[in-house]
Amino acid sequence: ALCIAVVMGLAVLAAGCGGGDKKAAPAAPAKKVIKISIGLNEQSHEYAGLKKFKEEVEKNSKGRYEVQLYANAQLGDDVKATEALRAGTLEMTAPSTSPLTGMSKELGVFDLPFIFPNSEVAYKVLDGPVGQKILDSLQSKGLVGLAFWDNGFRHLTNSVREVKTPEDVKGMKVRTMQNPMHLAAWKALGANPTPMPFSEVFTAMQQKTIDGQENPVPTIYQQKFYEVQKYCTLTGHIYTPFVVLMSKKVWDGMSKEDQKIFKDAAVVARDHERKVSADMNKSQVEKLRQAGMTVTELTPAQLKAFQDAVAPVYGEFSGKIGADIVKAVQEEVKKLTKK
Ligand code: KDG
Repeated sequence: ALCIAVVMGLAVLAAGCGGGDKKAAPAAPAKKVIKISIGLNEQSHEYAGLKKFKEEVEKNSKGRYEVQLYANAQLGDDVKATEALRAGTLEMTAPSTSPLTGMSKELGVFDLPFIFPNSEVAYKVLDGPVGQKILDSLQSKGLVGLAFWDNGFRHLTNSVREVKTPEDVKGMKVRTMQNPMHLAAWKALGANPTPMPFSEVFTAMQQKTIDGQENPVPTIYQQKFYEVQKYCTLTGHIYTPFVVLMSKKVWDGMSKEDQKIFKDAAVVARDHERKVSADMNKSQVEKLRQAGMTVTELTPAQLKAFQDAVAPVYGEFSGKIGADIVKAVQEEVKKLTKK
């Protein structure tokens, strides 16, 4: 009898185990990983935007997505990362628009010198119908543009001399982004421009293979360019946005609901990033001075000399960008400036 009881007990145990196995909850679906690559560092205004973006996507997808952030061009500079999106080997990046004009000519409208009078007007144009049209034009290139974030008005820094007039930049080796309009503008000023990806700029300044570069105040400060550049002139010559991009291959594989989560997150993060950028622009001019830089503000007459010198860029490039898109931006700017 004992024997039978033991055998029955084992049978019950075995049945219990088997049943347990069958009823086990299905394994939670693996988190979908979205990698985002940028060229700037973890202290940048742009990275502050990425952190907000990550938070929003992970919260609103209830943890179904994990957003991984990569700074310092770890996954490639602007052009390489964007090409990886087109190939579908990287999910997201947020480059300056300037190095992408070879892929999408419409983006070149932002590279026209002095096209925006201030950030507020730039934001309204970028967030309005004209900006949307430019984002939409990226779809045919295998890219989905989610939003424009603030990079900022670009200013000249150099290690040679204080710059107040176009004459002062004559012969100066200035790094620009890989963009034909930037090259043309600096050539028109008499400089010797050299296009280069962002990750090479600090070392090039340190080793003096270039004399100067141009970037917004938050980048000059957060990337510690003041360690290798003595002079900064607040030229504000070009406004370049960042464009938050997703691979169209990845986007097309998402549900409508998930697409909306990503689009909304890019917009919420945009507003946060612009605030961070505005704060940095406000406080960091003084910080650059404290760090030992000579920061020069131009008088209206001095600024006009720069504007006049680069004006021919419009005639040379408007047709290449698309006369209609240039006109649309200019008309929008005019309307917004009147108010
Ligand atoms: O993350 C953005 C950077 O890769 C780059 O676009 C920054 O403005 C920039 C530059 O000068 O290259």
